Amino acid sequence: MKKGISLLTSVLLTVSAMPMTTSAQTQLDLNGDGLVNGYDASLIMERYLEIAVQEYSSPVLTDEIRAQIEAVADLNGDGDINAADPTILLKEIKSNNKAGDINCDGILDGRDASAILSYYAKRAVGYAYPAEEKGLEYCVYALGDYDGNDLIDGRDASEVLKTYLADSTNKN
Ligand SMILES: [Ca+2]
Ligand SMILES: [Ca+2]
Ligand SMILES: [Ca+2]
Repeated sequence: MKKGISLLTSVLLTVSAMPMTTSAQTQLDLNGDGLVNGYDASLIMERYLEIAVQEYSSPVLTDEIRAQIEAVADLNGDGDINAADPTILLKEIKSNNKAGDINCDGILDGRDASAILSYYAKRAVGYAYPAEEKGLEYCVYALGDYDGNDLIDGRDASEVLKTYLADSTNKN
């Protein structure tokens, strides 16, 4: 899905984010896993695709999630769910979480490192993410550049792992 990423990138460059309250953030946990991260942003994008492409029915959306998206996910307040909304959420995710904390649980650990590595490996072979896995792509896209060199690669994964190992050694 190269198209998905280029759409994401181009919108990301043109949309400015609005400040978001904590309760709004909690409502944006659309899949109810207790975390607001790229998986939730990908659900908004899936809903937008459903609206834009009439014959598309996303395998990751339920009517309950669709209703919640309608209620809380028009983040730029233009009255529509469109590509700008997940983009704004991704920006918020990026500014509210530490680089490298891919799943946004506040902890840097092996899961974050392996998510970056998996993203990097998949991108290298032009992997097309199915709807179920797009959240991972969004999560890493937002927070995967741990060393801040504008690239997401194996070095970010190993630096995250190093930080995690150093932290856990210090605690023991
Ligand atoms: Ca969530
Ligand atoms: Ca984490
Ligand atoms: Ca990097």
